Amino acid sequence: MFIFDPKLSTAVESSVPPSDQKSPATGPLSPDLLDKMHRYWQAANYLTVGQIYLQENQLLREPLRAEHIKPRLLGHWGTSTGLSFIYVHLNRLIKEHDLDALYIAGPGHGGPALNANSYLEGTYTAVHPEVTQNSAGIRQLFREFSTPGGVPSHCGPHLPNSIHEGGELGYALLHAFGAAFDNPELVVVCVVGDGEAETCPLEGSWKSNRFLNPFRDGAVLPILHLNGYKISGPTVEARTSDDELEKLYRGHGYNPYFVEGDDPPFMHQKFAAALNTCYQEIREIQSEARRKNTGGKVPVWPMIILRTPKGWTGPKEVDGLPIEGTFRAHQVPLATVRESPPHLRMLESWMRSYHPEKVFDAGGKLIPELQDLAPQGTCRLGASPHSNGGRVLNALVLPDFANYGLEVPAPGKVIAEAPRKLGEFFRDVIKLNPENFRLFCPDETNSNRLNAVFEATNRRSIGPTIPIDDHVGPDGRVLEVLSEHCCEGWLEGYLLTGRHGVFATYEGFAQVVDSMLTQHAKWVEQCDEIPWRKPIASLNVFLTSHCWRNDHNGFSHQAPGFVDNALARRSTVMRIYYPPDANCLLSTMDHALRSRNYVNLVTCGKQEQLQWLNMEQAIEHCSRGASRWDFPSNEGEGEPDVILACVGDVPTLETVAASWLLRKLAPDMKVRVVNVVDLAVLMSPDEHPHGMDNLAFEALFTTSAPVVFAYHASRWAIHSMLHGRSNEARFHVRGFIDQGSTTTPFDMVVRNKISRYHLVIDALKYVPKIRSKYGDVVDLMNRKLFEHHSYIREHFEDMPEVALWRWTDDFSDSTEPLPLAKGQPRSQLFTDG
Ligand SMILES: Cc1ncc(C[n+]2csc(CCOP(=O)(O)OP(=O)(O)O)c2C)c(N)n1
Ligand SMILES: [Mg+2]
Repeated sequence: MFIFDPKLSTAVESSVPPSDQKSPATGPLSPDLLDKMHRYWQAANYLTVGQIYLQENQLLREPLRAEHIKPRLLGHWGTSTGLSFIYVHLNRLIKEHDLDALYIAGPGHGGPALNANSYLEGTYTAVHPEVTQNSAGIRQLFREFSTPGGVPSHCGPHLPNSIHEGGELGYALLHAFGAAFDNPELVVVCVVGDGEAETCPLEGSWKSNRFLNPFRDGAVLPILHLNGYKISGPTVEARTSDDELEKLYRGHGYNPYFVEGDDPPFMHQKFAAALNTCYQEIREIQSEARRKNTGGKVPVWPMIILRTPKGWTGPKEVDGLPIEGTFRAHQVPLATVRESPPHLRMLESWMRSYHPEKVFDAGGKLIPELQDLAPQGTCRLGASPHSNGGRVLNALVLPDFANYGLEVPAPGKVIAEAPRKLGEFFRDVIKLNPENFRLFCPDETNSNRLNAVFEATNRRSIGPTIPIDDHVGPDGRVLEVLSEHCCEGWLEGYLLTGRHGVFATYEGFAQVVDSMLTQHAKWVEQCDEIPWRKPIASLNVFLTSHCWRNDHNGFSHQAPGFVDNALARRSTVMRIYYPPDANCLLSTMDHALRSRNYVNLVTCGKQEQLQWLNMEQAIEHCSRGASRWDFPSNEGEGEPDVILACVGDVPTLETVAASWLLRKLAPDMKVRVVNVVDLAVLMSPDEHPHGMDNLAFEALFTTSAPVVFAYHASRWAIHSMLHGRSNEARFHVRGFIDQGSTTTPFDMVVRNKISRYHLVIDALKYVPKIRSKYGDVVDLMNRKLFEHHSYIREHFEDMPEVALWRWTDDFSDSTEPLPLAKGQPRSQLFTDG
């Protein structure tokens, strides 16, 4: 067999020892401690293999027979020994230094290793009392792994020593840094698989060290685990020479320590020595920073590059094919043990090589001298309060959001940029919560009109600043990095360890992290079913610079689809809000910051828009989730002829303008306008806890009136939510149909056929008795659409009757510029993004 030699950077015969096996293993561990740690590791490895294979005969007290083997063999062996090796060593460091540590297993598919270690330290039993510390408990541990009704094969919320599933690879380091922010005593040890290291989010995570302030944050110790392979191919970094890796990671600002080999005693000593050195360096960096509060200098944090064989200590060869040290060790190295007696014997001797009889006593309990290796109490990785963030969660001190309200004297008469006031609210949330609230943003805080936050804080950067920088410093509470992955991942790590935050992003690029949102939502969904997982602060995503008003940027920025993926997540977790104006945005965000265990998507534009509700009305409207707006409705007593419904700020503008046009041009048409802030109210209560029952729904939408529905995003979502409501075919939804360009604001709604003119035509179309009378109005609307088409091509801006439109009670056209709302700040902007 050949292996890759990182020194020679080429393949060599494996008979050439990769390490100095022949000399005695010396290092920081005493022979006694080394022996015990090795046996502890063997116990973990035994439990790992047992989980994958056994349903009976858990301690091999009798010869292994086919019926002891699970019918479906599910689990990942290859990564597990490495994960356990690191865990055992971390336990030693924790014990020696009374360390506050967190362990993040990037290769979270090594779930059985984390289960095993949590079991050995007693924390698994604490939360899964059926898995007792004896032979029956081990049997249960094995039987519930990867089986129906049991625990999944990956790390997950069921594991008290994990905040990270690792199912979707790429986010380990981001979660680690998120956990370390504002946790000055915490050391987060983060294992990164060499396959995971190939992912773009992981590769983009190394720069996190530029945002970690040793003065006030904890430390992250990355351990890059080069076991050579991913599922079946070699990994880039495993086939990179040590010399090149050293340069690469030095370039990223780390000081790499290499630990390489496969001979356990040597590896124990080498790894223990590396861990000691790294720990010492971490503490030196921190104490220097804390003595001098050194900003402007990025410390060179240590890291470990660990080369071990994949499936280390497992079967060397099966049916003539090498297993240990190859990709074949990734999952289940012996796949046909039930059917093949030779394989069964190989499994038995593999398991017996860990000497279960020497590490577990007659009753199946870990022997006391090995129990002593695990840390005590909350120092155990599975008992760390940081890994069950809800336990250390303190509610935010929130100022009264109503104090930040805009003065809106009457609906639709003044304009404002909705997020400005939100920025002032966030500014004071930052002031009042200097240690547990952060704003994460891909360099758009200014562009998103949230820049009032810079009256209270800076953009975080540990690196040098120069005088022309604007609000950049090592203490900043705003984390601006041009990576949606980093923003989302850091925020997740921050939330999972019991803090609060908001991710503010362009709507169009939120889809970069669609999948991360999915994974986080799945985590929270599972937590809802685990009583000992205390609720954490919700993941709040503020989506602005949205599709309808990215007219200055163009088609690439016009993509409202983030919500579509979110809608596929469980309704216990997903909350989707479209506040139509500044005051509704404040009310919604206040609610989001108080909520727990949700993912809140809040979408509202940043451009100057007409404002509709004063604060009192906004609070009432948002608490209902949807309501009839009186000012643009004229139904009087009795049923309306048509209902104009809207979701989202721009659809709301078009809808209200359409109702105004109808009042002006077709005054005997009875119109009701319904605005929806909380999308889920449209669903049935069976589908979503916010769903309106039929009584409430029909009070708003009647049972028979046609509904012209203008929606912010893709219309299929609304149609699917309305399924089953009375007379479902009367709902006619218009939404974003992927039309756009760099054009005028109104042209965006025209191109997507959701403009006021389209809505008026629809309203008349679906009320035949009125339509016959107002054929000329339909013609007029079509003419307006043509006029618009020519006007913008000639003048490069919207027609005055559209651009200057406001709500007038006498339906007269306005020609004056729209006034700014009182209280609307207008700070200088350097970029619109
Ligand atoms: C984003 C993503 N893509 C693909 C996979 C499928 N997958 C599961 S494990 C694995 C290999 C992981 O290799 P590595 O990170 O080296 O972990 P190891 O098992 O070798 O420790 C892959 C590709 C995944 N889980 N996540
Ligand atoms: Mg690997």
